[in-house]
Amino acid sequence: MEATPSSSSSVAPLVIASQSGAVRTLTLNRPAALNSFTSAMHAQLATALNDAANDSAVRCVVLTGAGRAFCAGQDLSDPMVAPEEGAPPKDLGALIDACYRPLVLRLRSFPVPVIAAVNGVAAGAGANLALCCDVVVATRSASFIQAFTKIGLLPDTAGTWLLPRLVGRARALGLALLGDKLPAEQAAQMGLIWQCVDDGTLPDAVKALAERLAAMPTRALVATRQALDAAQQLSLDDALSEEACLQRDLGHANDYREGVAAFGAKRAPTFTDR
Ligand code: T3D
Repeated sequence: MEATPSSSSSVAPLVIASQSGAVRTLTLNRPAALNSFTSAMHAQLATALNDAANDSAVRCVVLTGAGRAFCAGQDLSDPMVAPEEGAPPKDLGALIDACYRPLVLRLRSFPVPVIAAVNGVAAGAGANLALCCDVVVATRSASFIQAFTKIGLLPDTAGTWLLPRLVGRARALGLALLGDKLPAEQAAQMGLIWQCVDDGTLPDAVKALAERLAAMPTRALVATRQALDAAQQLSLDDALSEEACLQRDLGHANDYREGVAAFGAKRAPTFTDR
């Protein structure tokens, strides 16, 4: 497996990209600060995601963290956000618009499936970054913390949109108001994430899942995400229309022909569309 920094800087690879088969792994790499986000890490992640999206050899992306954490959200010591005595308040809305909003929108419209491999604590924007991904797999020792209210903020990085949709209003409010540490096992039980696995088995579990998704019909997977997200806002009638529209497109694609041909021939399909 080849591993390269996603930026040309040899000094500070804040996101490390590596490729195995059709799977691109992006590792947030500020372990001493629990992979919390600085502007520079945002920029490197955006570049790494663009590179993966534009590479036709990539059919699944895995997002994970270096060291003992997945991501502790915004770096609270970053001068862009840290309150300073005597200085005007920082514009947190501007940071969200510049960095977190594009990241969320990118992930929710990404051209291949994205797995969050949550290797440790995921707090604040780090928790919601994971929840933005298509499939979330976490180690048993990992946890999810809506840490925002502890510092006088509200859940961002799509937290207000995601939480009630994933777990309902009562649990969303409990998690968001209290900001308690939610162990991965409980997160899986309440449907916040897909799966909790034993520590040490995460790399193999995620590899198998990523390879499986990479071999599937990518456009159908992406259209499925698109339809599920769109249906949240639609009437039944409009959701049926959306399904028909997306299904029409998929019916014109090579993967549909290949899937049906393989089924008829009782052989495994080889999907190639992206
Ligand atoms: O405000 C805005 O910018 C708007 C955008 C907001 C988006 C957000 O994400 S707001 C939420 C920000 N995140 C947090 O509030 C979480 C802060 N971190 C923690 O609560 C704890 O670190 C954890 C619960 C995640 C883990 O606790 P623990 O005890 O395992 O580790 P630790 O000792 O607290 O942290 C280890 C190191 O990482 C430590 O540095 P040190 O003392 O060893 O030099 C700590 O300062 C650093 N670190 C952890 N999280 C952050 C951080 N440094 C900067 N920013 C962080 N978010």
